[in-house]
Amino acid sequence: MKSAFFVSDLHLGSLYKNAKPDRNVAFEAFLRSLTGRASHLFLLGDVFEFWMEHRYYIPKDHFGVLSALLELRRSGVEIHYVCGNHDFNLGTFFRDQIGAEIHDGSFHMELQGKRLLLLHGDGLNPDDKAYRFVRRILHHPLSNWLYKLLHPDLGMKIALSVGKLSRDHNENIPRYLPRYEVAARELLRKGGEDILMHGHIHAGFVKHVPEGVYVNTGEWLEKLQYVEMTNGECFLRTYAM
Ligand SMILES: [Mn+2]
Repeated sequence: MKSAFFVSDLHLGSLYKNAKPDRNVAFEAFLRSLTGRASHLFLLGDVFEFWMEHRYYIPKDHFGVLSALLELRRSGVEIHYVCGNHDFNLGTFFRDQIGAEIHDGSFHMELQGKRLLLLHGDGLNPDDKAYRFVRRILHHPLSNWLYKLLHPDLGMKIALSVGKLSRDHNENIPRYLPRYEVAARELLRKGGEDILMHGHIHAGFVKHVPEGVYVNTGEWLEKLQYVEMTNGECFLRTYAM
């Protein structure tokens, strides 16, 4: 049986000081290694530090990764991409040019005899009211329209600088882990799925809880983590270059 692979929080393009410098190349190699052994690839958000599509342009820094995704799709692997809080504005490129299925929020999937609930995980922590406020502004069509008036190079520069500032906030996430687990288990209890998997918190774990299996895909900034699901079981793995 072929495996399903799950990865999130690569933050490609991030100016984060501790990010592995060759992680783009590693991700490309990882994607190419999936041909023939993967049935599905799930990108659970924050693949890019920032993604904004213009009518005629896409960011050239990600060309290698984008072409590897296209080849993978053309080889028959089903690709699902969930918007994160960094790549919240995915537009149509991944659907029309790559052939991925785009999900804005959580979605269900039946795989290897298991019912999965998949999401990025931002907004799972009910205490994060400031984040919800910022999210409402960023997701507003007017913000989108204003942003697109900027030259694409300038817009990207601003977005990456803002991302660098908010990196410290992400480093604080371990403090909130118990809140995420409570929310995740509540969702599992209500929905009755076997597995809930999300990204966002950069923690990386496969945890058996009374309600089912609670999985976090970790990160691809310093640790190059991903999850492989085979015969209905999830395993956290580290990519070795
Ligand atoms: Mn996130």
